[in-house]
Formats: sequence, structure tokens, C-alpha cells
Amino acid sequence: MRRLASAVAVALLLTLPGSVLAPAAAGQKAAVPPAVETQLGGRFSLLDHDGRRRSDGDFRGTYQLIYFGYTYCPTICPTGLETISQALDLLGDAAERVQPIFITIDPARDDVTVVRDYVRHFHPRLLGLTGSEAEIAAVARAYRVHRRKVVLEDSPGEGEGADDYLVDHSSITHLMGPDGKFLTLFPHGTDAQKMAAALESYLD
Ligand SMILES: [Cu+2]
Repeated sequence: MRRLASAVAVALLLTLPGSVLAPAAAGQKAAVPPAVETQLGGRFSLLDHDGRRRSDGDFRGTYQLIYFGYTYCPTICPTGLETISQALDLLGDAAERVQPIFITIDPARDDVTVVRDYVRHFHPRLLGLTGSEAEIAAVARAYRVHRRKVVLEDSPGEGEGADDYLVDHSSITHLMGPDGKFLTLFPHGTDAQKMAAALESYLD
């Protein structure tokens, strides 16, 4: 029964947005039952922040810390990416075995250049990925990342404001192993020390 209960909790965690509108995922446990592990992640083909096409296979042999978000995000994504950056710095040299990756869920605005300028703010090794709407939809689906466009109603003027929207989204950091398989996830609000300690246990 306990396993069933935690599977349900994880299913909820993955569908609930830990987002600008409803930061619901904070404080949840990162433990994930095996049944869920096998369902998370998968193949992708995206453009990196230098415009090169990258696929999941390019990261074999290295751990990947993957965060889905968007550059216009007011606070949630900056917090999540800051945490990842701090955790990597805490790891020291061992961090070289971890590739931090930011995947935009807002490809309409986050093109290669926008993503490149964004990732620079956080960590020199943070790799930004974007792609077509179809490519992003596919990778978000594979990682069970919720995203929903929210148009701001107070934007002035008719016809304006097509770009004036937020994207309600899951704020979860996925850890994938050197074989590309899902290892664990870190909910929004995980502190950097905790993330670094968890990473260390996987790297040993
Ligand atoms: Cu965000």
C-alpha cells in the first residue's frame, strides 16, 4: 500500500504545476518508485544555444540535470536554475560528470539567441536547448512536464500583447544517468546543499 501511495503522490507531483501561479510541488519527497522511473525521459532532438543539433544520445556517459522552463519566467525558473548552479559549485570537480541542461517550454519566444543570453546568467556549463513547437511538445511529454500558456488580461491595447503571456509549468529538476535513464527528480524548493548531497550519492 505504501508503494501505491507514493506512486500516486509522484503522479500528482508530475501533473501539478509547481509554477508561477501555483507553486504546489515544494516540499515533496524526491523518492520515486520504479514503475514511474521507467516512464520518464526519452529521446529528443533539439538545438543547443549555439544552434547545433543535439540529441539525448550526445549525453551518454555523463549525468544530466535537466530543467524545463522559459526565459521570461519571472521567478520560478531563475530560482530553479540558481539552485542547480549552486549545487554544481558545491560538488566541486565532481560536477564535471554532470551536464546541466535547460530546455525551454516556450520555443515561440525562446530561440537560440534568447536561450544563449539566458543560460549565461546562471552557470558557464549550463546548456540551453530549444526547438520547434513539435520538438518541444514531444520532449515535454516524454518528461511529463506540464505547460500551459496564460495570456495576461491587463495588457493594454487591442492587437498588442501577443507576446504578453506567462507559461504555467512544472518546476522539477530531473536527474538522468549516464545511460540516459531516469534516476530521480528534485521538486521546486529543494535547496542546493540537499541537491548536491543527492548528486554526490549518485556519483559515488
Ligand atoms: Cu519558470
